[in-house]
Amino acid sequence: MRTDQPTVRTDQQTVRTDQQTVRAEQPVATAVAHPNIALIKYWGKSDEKLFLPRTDSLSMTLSVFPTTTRVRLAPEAGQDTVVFNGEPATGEAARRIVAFLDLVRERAGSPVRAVVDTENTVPTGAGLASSASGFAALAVAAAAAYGLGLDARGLSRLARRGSGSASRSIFGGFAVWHAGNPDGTPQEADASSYAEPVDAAGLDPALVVAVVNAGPKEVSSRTAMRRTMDTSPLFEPWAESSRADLVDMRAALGRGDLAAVGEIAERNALGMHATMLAARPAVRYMSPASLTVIDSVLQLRRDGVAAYVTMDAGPNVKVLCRRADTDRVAAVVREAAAGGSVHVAVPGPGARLLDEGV
Ligand code: 2P0
Repeated sequence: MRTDQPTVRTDQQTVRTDQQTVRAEQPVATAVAHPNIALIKYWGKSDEKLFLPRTDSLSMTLSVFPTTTRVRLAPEAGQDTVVFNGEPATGEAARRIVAFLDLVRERAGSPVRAVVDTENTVPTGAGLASSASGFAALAVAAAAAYGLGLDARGLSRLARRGSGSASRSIFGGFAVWHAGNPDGTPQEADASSYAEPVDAAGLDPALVVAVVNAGPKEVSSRTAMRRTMDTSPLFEPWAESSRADLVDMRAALGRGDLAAVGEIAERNALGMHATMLAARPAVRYMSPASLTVIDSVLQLRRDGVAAYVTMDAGPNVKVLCRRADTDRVAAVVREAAAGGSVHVAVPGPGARLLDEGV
């Protein structure tokens, strides 16, 4: 099913209101989305309310770790209910989902509350992009349930409002997320920042994910990127170089040059981590275990294998390589990440609605 043609299943259910028995509509929509890993990173916002990024970013959507989210409208309910991996969600996670639903309701002109049921297969909060798959799936399911009628670009803009990186998970394969124009009116600014697919047909990549620590991080990426922008003297130089990296990256993807793609991705990611190390106080997501994996990848390169690292807001390391080299890279990384788990991803699909009842 295409994401730009949402369909909704409508259940007829009998409910009692004020002594009367009436028939009420209860649309249900379920969506699945996969995380993405940025090869050109998003780090820093130009508008925190609208989730406008300071720079463009570019990512690969993964074939692993899907999130499945079901949104059921609940006209009888006085508040939203959020269930996360079978447990009622509380605190910040629930607050962010309810705030997102409020945005959808505002656009739909609907006061109706919802029940959100999410199954996430990725370790949450460990720099493995769980918010990207989470808000992409929620955006697609909620837009369908509330009948927003959005195309893929509209869904990308909507997903962005839940978590910036989610804008990219609307699309499969490679996607670029435009920073847009923060200086326009709020409507213009909102309309200007969305992701869209990037052609990389000549590339046959894999991403080997080394989970050296699956626990939640100490500093959220949201807090860390704000602190970096506010205090790091390295932030502006990195943002400037990231613009040049994106130009080089698009050219490398266009010619299917995995070694160049990997080199650019690695320098962009390590540069981003350098900006955080220079923040005051410093934010450090790299652990000794991360460095051990990075060193093993450098050795692989010396041995003639095209393998390159990237890291996000956590200690886990992702290694980009040719799909044909996956077994060799995974074996080396597994040994280096002793005690950790290793997963192999290839480019995965975009977010989509599931046919209910199938
Ligand atoms: C990225 N990260 O491009 C970068 C690289 C982490 C490091 O996107 O505040 O969870 O919800 O927009 O999207 C993580 O940030 O942050 C992220 P918010 P998000 O993938």
